[in-house]
Amino acid sequence: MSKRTLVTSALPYANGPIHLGHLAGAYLPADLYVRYKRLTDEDVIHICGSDEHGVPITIAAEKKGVSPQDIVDTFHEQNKQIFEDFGIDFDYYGRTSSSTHHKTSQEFFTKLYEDGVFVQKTEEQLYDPEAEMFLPDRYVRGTCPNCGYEDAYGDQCESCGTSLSPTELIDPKSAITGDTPETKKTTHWYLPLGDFQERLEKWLDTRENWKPNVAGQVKSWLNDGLKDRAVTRDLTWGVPVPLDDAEGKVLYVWFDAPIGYISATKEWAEQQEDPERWKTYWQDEDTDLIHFIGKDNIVFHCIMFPATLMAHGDYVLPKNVPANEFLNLEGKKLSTSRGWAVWLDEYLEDFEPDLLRYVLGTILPETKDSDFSWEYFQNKVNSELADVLGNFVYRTTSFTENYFDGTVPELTNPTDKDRETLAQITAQKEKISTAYEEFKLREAISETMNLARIGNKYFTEMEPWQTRKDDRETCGNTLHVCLQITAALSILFDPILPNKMAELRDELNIADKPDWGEVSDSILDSGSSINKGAILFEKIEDEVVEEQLQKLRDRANEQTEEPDHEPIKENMQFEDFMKMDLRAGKIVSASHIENANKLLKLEVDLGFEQRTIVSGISNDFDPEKVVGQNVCVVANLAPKKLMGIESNGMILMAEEEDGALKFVETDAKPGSPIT
Ligand code: B3M
Ligand code: ZN
Repeated sequence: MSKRTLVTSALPYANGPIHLGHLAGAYLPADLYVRYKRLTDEDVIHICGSDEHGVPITIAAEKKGVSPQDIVDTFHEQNKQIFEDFGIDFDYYGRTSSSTHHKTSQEFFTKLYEDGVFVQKTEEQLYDPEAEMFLPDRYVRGTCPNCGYEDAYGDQCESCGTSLSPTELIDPKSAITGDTPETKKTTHWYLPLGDFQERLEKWLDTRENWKPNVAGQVKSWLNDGLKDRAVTRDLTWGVPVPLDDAEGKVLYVWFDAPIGYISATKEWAEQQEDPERWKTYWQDEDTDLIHFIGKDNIVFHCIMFPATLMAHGDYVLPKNVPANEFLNLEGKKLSTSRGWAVWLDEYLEDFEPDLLRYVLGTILPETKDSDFSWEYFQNKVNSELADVLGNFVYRTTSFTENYFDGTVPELTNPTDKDRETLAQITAQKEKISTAYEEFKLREAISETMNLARIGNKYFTEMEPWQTRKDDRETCGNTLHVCLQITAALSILFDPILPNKMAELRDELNIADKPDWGEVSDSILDSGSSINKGAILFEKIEDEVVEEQLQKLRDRANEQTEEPDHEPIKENMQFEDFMKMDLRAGKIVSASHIENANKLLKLEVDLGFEQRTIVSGISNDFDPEKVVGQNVCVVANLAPKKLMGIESNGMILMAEEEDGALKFVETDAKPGSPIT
């Protein structure tokens, strides 16, 4: 085992408030893991902070009509506070606008520059003449060449996770003016990822216990071969490129942001009055570096940042990157712009943090996307927190109070059943520990609840309300066992329910600093006293759930006051229209394309020839269903490669209000011109 663990959680952009999706992706799993580690007395620190650079910040500022500085100042403070209120217990929450960070990331750049790592290139980049600026990253959107997703960003497709360059996008559009951009020459510094391919592969081969969704994705990028990635941008907001000939250029946000973990650790060390201590976490081989992130950040944490660290040479590399998939809300994709989200500050107005920590913990999207619904929330709170854990603890403590003067009874002549039940404490503890160590946090939570189930079942079967009348020794043993389980739960549940378990330990009069090592079948001494139990969890009524649902619906409606029809595009000239060659066709075969969830590969008969056309209709049509379909084809569209397949033309589709696609049909013979 390593001497210390450095846990980082993705630095959230300081451009908006934190919602459930953020929590489920990185912060809750990281906090559960770190709290567990702290209980085991390991040297662990948890580092996070605000990501204050990049296009997400400037776009948010432009939308609100304020300066980027205003945006980051507002949301840095707000998010820091809300994490604290929710019990996400960072050792340090930094920000990438800090001078330490600017200095650290510039030093990183300079070291790599001086070591000759970067490749300097002057190339055509997308440029918006009306906005008079280059269009990096989120300033441009278009179709992903890898999976066909139509709303991919210039630096990354959020659908398949691939990292992109703006010029790779198919049909790019400026996010500022909506226009098709021009190209213009500009100079940038590139990290030649191909040079690191072999080292990255070797490093990856030695990683243990990686989640299959993460390892699989990284392997597939490596198999495709890594390309050069620019680490600088033509923007005014960000860390200035520390070179004389780089006026108007800043570091790419995904170059500087991960270095933010290092800068924040430096600031933490200063706060500890041990300024050199950050080095032991980042530069001593005996550190386990763990990055908790959401799946859209995998490429940056598993390829770009490790390559940057390798290029530098003085740093440890991540041991694991337990990235989570996405959380949906009430069966739909979470969307802040459409108001379909639960924000943490709103949640905390109505409920205690521990409830959501538990419920969300049981559906963390660890291996695939998962769904949060208010009904599920109610169910879990009522049937598990209240009926199992709360009920067990309450029965046990109030019975002790009422019939044993609040004193832990002796264990005398225990039966096999008493012993076996007590033995479950350490058995469960082992299972829970293993689950945490393997980043299986859902399993850790369910095994913790299982100990409460074991206790509850035992209490019921032992019927102490009977034995107290005729067999006081048995009754005392039952309560002894149940109290030991309660005490164990007050520690084992601590990472998940920190507030409630502190209350419970208070009732049980056990040391305030819980210790995983002390979890055994004899935490409480016989004869020691406990206080009367309080009800730990109240049940949630249907009306409360309905209110939350209504809030969600209201906000989604407010946000979507869109026109009731798709606006008509600008007029075009007859000659432009005549340039288009439309033909009748018939689909003769269709198949799925691996890793492209929206695309089908179609063979289309045009009478005089057969064409391969890649079409984004796979969500609406099964391949078998479209064979024989009469279609209209744009026959003279320039060929485009999609997922490595050359597509020769386009099938015309009509899109209904709800997004459903329908074929534009013609029964004319294949090949007939449509005029
Ligand atoms: N700010 C992206 C995000 O919030 C980014 C993470 C940076 S981690 C170094 O999804
Ligand atoms: Zn994609």
